[in-house]
Amino acid sequence: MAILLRSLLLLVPSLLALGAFATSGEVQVNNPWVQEAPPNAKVLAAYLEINNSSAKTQVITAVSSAAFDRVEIHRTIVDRNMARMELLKELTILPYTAIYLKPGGVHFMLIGARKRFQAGDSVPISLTLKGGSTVMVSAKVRAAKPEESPADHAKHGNHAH
Ligand SMILES: [Cu+2]
Repeated sequence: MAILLRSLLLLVPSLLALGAFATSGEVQVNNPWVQEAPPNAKVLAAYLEINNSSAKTQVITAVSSAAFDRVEIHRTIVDRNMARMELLKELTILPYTAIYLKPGGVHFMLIGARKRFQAGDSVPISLTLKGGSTVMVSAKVRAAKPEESPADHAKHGNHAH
């Protein structure tokens, strides 16, 4: 209960700071987007840039979305020409650096869609930082280009952790 209360209190300033960019003060998210998937797909991939403008290392310990059952942090790795995805427990962003989640690399796996998402829709995503603060992100769904990131989609149907 104490932990919940603390994260709620920390949530207030980050909500107030919501503007053109999602920010916790120390962490800013730019260009969040979700790749459109076939109509019956229950799993989508989200990509974004996360910038740490503080002098201290920031760690994203959890990701969630009100529109999905759960969100995992994944990294696509190619092993002997086979793409597979590895589950990451957290994402570390060194001081004054940015990390880029993009097709073929690290991504957020949105699992268990509660509705159908089409190009133009927005997906709410919430990042929890070590220490309890939260960054709220609104990611735009973009139409998938067939030549883009075959690796990210090839294995979504049958990977398990
Ligand atoms: Cu994945």
